[in-house]
Amino acid sequence: MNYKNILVEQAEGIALVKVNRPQAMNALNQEVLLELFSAFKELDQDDKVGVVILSGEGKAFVAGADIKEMLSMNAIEARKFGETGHVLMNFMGQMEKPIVAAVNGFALGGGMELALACDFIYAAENAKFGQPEINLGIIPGFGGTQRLSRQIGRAQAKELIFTGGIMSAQEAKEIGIVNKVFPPETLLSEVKKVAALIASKGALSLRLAKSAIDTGYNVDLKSGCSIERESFALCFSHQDQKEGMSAFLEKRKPAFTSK
Ligand code: CO8
Repeated sequence: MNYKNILVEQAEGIALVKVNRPQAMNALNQEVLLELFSAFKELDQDDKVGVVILSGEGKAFVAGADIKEMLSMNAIEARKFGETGHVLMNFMGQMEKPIVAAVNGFALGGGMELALACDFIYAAENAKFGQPEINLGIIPGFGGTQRLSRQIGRAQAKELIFTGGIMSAQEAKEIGIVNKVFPPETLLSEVKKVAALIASKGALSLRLAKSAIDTGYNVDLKSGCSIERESFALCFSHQDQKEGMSAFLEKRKPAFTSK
């Protein structure tokens, strides 16, 4: 499919999606949200894709929701805009394929929320993170008040959201938002390396691990362990389990076949 605001490329089991509005720091308007949703739905159904990478073109990852578009919105329109973001970002959490954020620059407001909706984040040393909505007289509206506090705890989330401050990639790593930080010139190759490693695993076990972690995160421990047990058992319904264990015992690399 042809998109106006995003770039999508695919090679060797890895799809790279880039938000491409560099003239507006890749700000998310309604159209970008819908294009991302459409691309992710398509990639999630594509057997040739094992892992999706999300990044930004130019010097921003995404500098937030589009302030120009939001300026004249009324409450009903703002609610609809927020819902479009929620539908997209909830879908990312439910995608069968892992999705990794390669944060190449500013990840502010809706941009940080978009990165947090990915399974994990690698960032460039010069990337900047923050929830500056408070400076605009609003609050985060694409899941930031929810995902951020689940990720780093309520006190850290409140400090970031109440102050509207901006932090470095290193600071974001220290509080658990970012997994790894790389020089800008190697960020994408490092993310592609980890994506290739993940894509070499069995698609079914990846899918079950992701859903067990994410579904279990929002329930009590006993219910979470029950979800894990059922997911674990389901692994034994596919040849991948026999293949993985046989390969170990035969001292060779496994060749997983689940889609
Ligand atoms: N929206 C629209 N345009 C933007 C945005 C944005 N978020 N960010 C940057 N731009 C535009 C600028 O207006 C400018 O356009 P122009 O050339 O036409 O003047 C162009 O991008 C380049 O930006 P700058 O000249 O400002 O570039 P700098 O390098 O000087 O600064 C910054 C880069 C620091 C990223 C700066 O642009 C900035 O602070 N941007 C805004 C960051 C921000 O406040 N983000 C939060 C937005 S609110 C939000 O995300 C809410 C999410 C939930 C919404 C839910 C709705 C219900």
